Amino acid sequence: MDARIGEVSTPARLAAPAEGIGREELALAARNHGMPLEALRHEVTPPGLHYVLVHYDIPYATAEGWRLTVRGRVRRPLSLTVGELRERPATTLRVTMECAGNGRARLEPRPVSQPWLVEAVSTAEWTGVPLRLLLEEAGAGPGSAHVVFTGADHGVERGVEQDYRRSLPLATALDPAADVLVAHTMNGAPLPPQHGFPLRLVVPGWYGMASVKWLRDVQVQDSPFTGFQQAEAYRFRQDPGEEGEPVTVMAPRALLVPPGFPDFMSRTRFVRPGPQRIEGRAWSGAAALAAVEVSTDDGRSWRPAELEPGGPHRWAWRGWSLPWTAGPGRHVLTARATDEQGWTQPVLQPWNRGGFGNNLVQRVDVVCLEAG
Ligand SMILES: Nc1nc2c(c(=O)[nH]1)N[C@H]1C(S)=C(S)[C@@H](COP(=O)(O)O)O[C@H]1N2
Ligand SMILES: [Mo]
Repeated sequence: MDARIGEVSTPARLAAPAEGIGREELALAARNHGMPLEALRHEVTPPGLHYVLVHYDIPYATAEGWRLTVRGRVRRPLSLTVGELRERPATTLRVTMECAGNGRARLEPRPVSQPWLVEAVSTAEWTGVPLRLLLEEAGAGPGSAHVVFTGADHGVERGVEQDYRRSLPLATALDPAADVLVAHTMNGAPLPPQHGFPLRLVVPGWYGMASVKWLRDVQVQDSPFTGFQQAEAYRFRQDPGEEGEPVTVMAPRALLVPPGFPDFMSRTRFVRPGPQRIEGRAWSGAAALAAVEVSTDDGRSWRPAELEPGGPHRWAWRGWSLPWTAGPGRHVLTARATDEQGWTQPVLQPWNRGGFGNNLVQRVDVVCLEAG
């Protein structure tokens, strides 16, 4: 179904060595906003501050007349209204979601695309029907190994006209521990248009591209899905010709609540001398979080931060903090997360052509003012 529209669509490319952020990247950055980092103070990101990424247009959708179909290799195809989904038993999950392109604009050379720095992450409480229950109700056929999710948005990407579509292995879709949800509610209210109204998939622990918004169709099939967003986009590649590895779960990352107060243009932080706390949040989709370490000397030495207990929200970020006595002068503050598989954030960029999964440690420039 993916058609080719070659001439009018921009191919993927890397920025030239000294090339600044251009007009096309600016246009994307103005549509797709990140979460202001001071909002890291909130355990659940307040409405409107959750980051947004939309490949094409936000579809104009009304709940009336919306149907979610479940079909393909199933014994009882379903066609459900939003009301029928809302009547089903619901689960609420607190989920930290991060765009796979988070950190892309810090890479050298820079893949030209949505130019995120580190702010494409947020946490919401999603309520909806476990996908597993819908697949069981439809009687997903034995032997079927893949589930394809289609959104109502439509566009062209690198010459390919398409609906936004992604797939998951059937085993993941059916796994009670994977907690995949068809959500109709975000933070206790209907989904806002930009977050997928009236229905979206939520795939906890995975980068955001898996959580298909404006979900209208779920198709069970035997063969792997080879559509654009699965086979061409969202793959780790060093060279354009490679098949590459698929982008899946979120790498570990820690971010700092910006200390003190900012300079308007440079965003350099100013603090007053004396004792204070460095704080932030950290997460990993690959495994549970194990530790966060902090450096106040640009990575020369590291101290373990105090990590908030994991609690019941296994898919959500965790707060961490560390006391610091700031002395006058310039400081570079850094934090790095490690998960229980021993995956630690790198201090050298993990580069790939798409600019995915760049969890290079964050460096925050802080100027501590003189006392008084
Ligand atoms: N239908 C559809 N679903 C989509 C997208 C999209 O463009 N269309 N973008 C994906 C990407 S790349 C991300 S990071 C998340 C962002 O979700 P949010 O905007 O609710 O934060 O949605 C995903 N789901
Ligand atoms: Mo994304």
